[in-house]
Amino acid sequence: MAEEKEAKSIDQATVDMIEKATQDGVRIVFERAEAIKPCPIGAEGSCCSLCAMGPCRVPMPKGKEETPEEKKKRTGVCGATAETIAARYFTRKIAAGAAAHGDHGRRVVEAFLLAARGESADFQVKDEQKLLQLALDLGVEIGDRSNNEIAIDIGEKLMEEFGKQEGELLFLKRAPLKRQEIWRKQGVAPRGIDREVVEIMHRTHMGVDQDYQNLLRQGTRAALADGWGGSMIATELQDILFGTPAPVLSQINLGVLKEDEVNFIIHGHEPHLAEMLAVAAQDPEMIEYAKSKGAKGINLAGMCCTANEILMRHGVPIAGNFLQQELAIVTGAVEAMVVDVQCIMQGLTEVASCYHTKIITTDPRARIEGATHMEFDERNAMASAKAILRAVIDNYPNRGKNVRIPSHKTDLIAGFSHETINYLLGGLFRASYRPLNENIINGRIRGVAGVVGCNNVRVTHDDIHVTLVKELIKNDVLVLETGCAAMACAKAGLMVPEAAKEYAGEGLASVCEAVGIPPVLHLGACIDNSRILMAATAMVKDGGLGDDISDLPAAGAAPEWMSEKAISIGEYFVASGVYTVFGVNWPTIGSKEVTDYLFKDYEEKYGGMWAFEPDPLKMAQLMIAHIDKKRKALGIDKARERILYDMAMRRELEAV
Ligand code: BF8
Repeated sequence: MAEEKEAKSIDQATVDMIEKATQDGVRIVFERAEAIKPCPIGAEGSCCSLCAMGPCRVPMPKGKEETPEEKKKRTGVCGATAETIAARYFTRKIAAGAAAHGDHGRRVVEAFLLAARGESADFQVKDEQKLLQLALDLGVEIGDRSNNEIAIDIGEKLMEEFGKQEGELLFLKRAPLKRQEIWRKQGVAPRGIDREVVEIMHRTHMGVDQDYQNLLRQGTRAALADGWGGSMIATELQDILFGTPAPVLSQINLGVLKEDEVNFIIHGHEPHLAEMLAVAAQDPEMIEYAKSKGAKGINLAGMCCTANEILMRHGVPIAGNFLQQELAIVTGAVEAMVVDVQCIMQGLTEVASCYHTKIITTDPRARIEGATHMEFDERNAMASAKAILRAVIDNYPNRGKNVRIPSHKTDLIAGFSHETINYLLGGLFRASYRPLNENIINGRIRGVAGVVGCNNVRVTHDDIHVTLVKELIKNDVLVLETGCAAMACAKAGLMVPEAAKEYAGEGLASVCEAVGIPPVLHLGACIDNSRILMAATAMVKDGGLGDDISDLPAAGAAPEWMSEKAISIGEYFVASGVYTVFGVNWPTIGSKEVTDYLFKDYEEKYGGMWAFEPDPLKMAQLMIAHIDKKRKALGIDKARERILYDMAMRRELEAV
């Protein structure tokens, strides 16, 4: 478990707004967290509440070695061992995470099909090149057919992935061949996305699967159905419908809110409505309407992963990450927060009731008591978005006097899809990952890290992300980020090209300067972790770094994780061959066997394994040690030693 934290946040805008909330007498997440301590038995995965004979608590004894006799007695009423209880707990988290991403993916396919069939005039194919590439990947006939005809076939094929009962998910074939063989050998190649989730719910029901290794195997299968299924489907089709991201300059933090404009924040995960709102907010008719209410204009800003989606594609500024959602309202300057699904705190409505802010729910799957519900109709997407926007504008005259917008905002460059990285590195006519691989082989770049995931109020907000990432880039590790992790580092100024000179090691900085990229690349929302899988696969396919993802000098981390989606993401990274470290706490500590299995035995099975380390500097050391281990196995460790020797020589020369 993470040590008692020293500060609530390293972000000054956050600190200022926590202070304002206290002055205003408003209860926010930071205060609630002080009142409710996490249950230590639940946190270690030692509480089973699956039947009404319990809940049964089987905590690991603290401060002394457990005898085999004591261990035998550590069971639930039904006899379930601590191993079964921890594995069921962990596997159910994967099911929930995979379900969230899968259901998001399904909604995207539905919108995609509506567009292709001409049933939603406001959604259309935007990226034709990606559509055709996907058609080739899926074996969909192109010929002289229209984009919409091709899109219908693609949409129907991908929709079948959710309910498929046999065979394997189609996107598994995108992985390196060796990886596919590992999945088949381990019996974890997923069939249908929904089937794998349902099977977890069955197998973790009272009295079904009671072999922890067998349970975890199914967890892996469902997690892969997330990464190489639901999430990848969502990313691919979102790119085709709304455009594949390309580098874009924007700003982040609560300072993006404006004193004299209608401020509205879109929060959640699915980009459909946000896309429409981004366009509607620029409509002269809507701007005129805002002016008629006394505002100078309309200011749209994002929160959490929906923010990442519209940032990547439109450059819409971000108001903040997960722990800042209530604080945006505390500014007193937000007319409405429009939400869809996932990571939306129920506390929002209580906070909003202290100001004039409206919370508007838009999705039938996610209503909140006390919020205004205005359902988004994808068939009439723009009209629906405008109706919501009008309601937001109508609230502007109700803004009170108690307004304080922090001045903090930071520039960032986002929009690094794996296709863009390809072009940036190799150029438009010879797009490839070759230059990245070469710079890894010659040692200028030591390795690549994916740093992803949430904020967690149990640790100092943003601190673990930023400390970890600074340490990685200082050691020449190129960092790819998504989700709230990306936002933390963007706020800290790590996502502009100048950050390379200031924070990165000499080797990484030289590459960033040559290409003109930041040392930390923003790849999008959590769902877009599938882009990291594709980038890793492209690196393998380009050659010189082994023949599987597990051969790459690469590692992953979710330093401030809190959501079940993070566990599913971690598991699919591990099962794709990536060493992955989580911070905060670890949900199977209650069983040494289960933890050892995930942390050690997995390496032999999958080439990747889990680790837990709450201290960000130690976390960085673990990741760098793993990267160096892989460099050694590839025989490229010497190149780096030479580079280091050169640098040392140069410094000596400079000192003379
Ligand atoms: O899906 S990073 S807190 S917003 S779960 Fe949520 Fe975590 Fe943020 Fe995005 Ni991902």
